[in-house]
Amino acid sequence: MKRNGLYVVFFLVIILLFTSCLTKEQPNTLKNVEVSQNSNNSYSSFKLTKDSFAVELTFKGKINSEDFVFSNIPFKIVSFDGNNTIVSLSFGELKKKNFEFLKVKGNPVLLNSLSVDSLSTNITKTSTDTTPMLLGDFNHDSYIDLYDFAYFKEHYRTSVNNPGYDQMYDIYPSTKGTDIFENIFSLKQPDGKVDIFDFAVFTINYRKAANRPPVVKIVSPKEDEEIHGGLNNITINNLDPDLNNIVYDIYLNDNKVESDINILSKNLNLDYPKDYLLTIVATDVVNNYVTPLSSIATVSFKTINTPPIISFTNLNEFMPYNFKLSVVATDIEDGE
Ligand SMILES: [Ca+2]
Ligand SMILES: [Ca+2]
Ligand SMILES: [Ca+2]
Repeated sequence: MKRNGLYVVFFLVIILLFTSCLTKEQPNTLKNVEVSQNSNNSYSSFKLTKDSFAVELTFKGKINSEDFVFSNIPFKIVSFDGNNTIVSLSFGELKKKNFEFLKVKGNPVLLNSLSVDSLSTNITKTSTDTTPMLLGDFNHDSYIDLYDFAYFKEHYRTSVNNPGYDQMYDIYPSTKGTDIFENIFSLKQPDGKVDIFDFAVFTINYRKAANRPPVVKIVSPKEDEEIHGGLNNITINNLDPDLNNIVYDIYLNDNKVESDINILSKNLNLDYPKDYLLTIVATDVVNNYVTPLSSIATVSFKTINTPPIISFTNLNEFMPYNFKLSVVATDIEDGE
């Protein structure tokens, strides 16, 4: 009998140990967030337990957006994946421990929480990613604003195996640059997922600007080339390092012949014979908060005399059978 009693005590101890392990596991997964209820359990409050840039909470089931009360948080993405409600908040700066960022009506079940307390990375620089970019400028206007946030939201929580994934939005791991990119996340090494870390980088870069001038080159005509007069094609090559759109002004010997065109190829009517200086001014199209930048390319070339083109079609339809036609064409050059 006494032995049975010992067994009972032994089992009770085992069960107690087991349940204490289970209850300990819950706070472990939620170590970066502290949850508390108000006195009448009408809402739950969520606080940071360490300094963080961003936090993501997964609640069981669907929670209506009106049940959330956010503390002055500039960037939030709330989504429902079919089973759970995911609340992603990014502060745009390092928020201090104990910051109360959210209240939710009632006592929702928090399944998981994740916080971004560090964004330091050691990215390996390869030859392809050494050109710094304003990470987060998804519409290529050299500035990060709400338009870019709208694009980002569409690609949030996607990964390489997901049709919505696009590497442009995968902006973490990344690091800050130098010169105009000082304090701007600008060199990246995508990890195949757009998650809360990418969100944190986006919001730190928010409202930042960085612009470089376009790189413009005249492909044809070439320097010192001699071309025939008349209609000639001007071809431009251009690459803006920020992927901005470009507009061009074209000058021939200081006369502006085209203004604000956005095509890389243009036919111009050229006099002959004449010495020309062709000047192309390429200007990038950027956000109103950014100063547009221009680059200039020039070539000097000559036009030479062009023989007139004569063609006859279906002469035999209205000419006598044995008629012989002899034509001598002489063009009249300028000044003659
Ligand atoms: Ca932009
Ligand atoms: Ca990423
Ligand atoms: Ca630019």
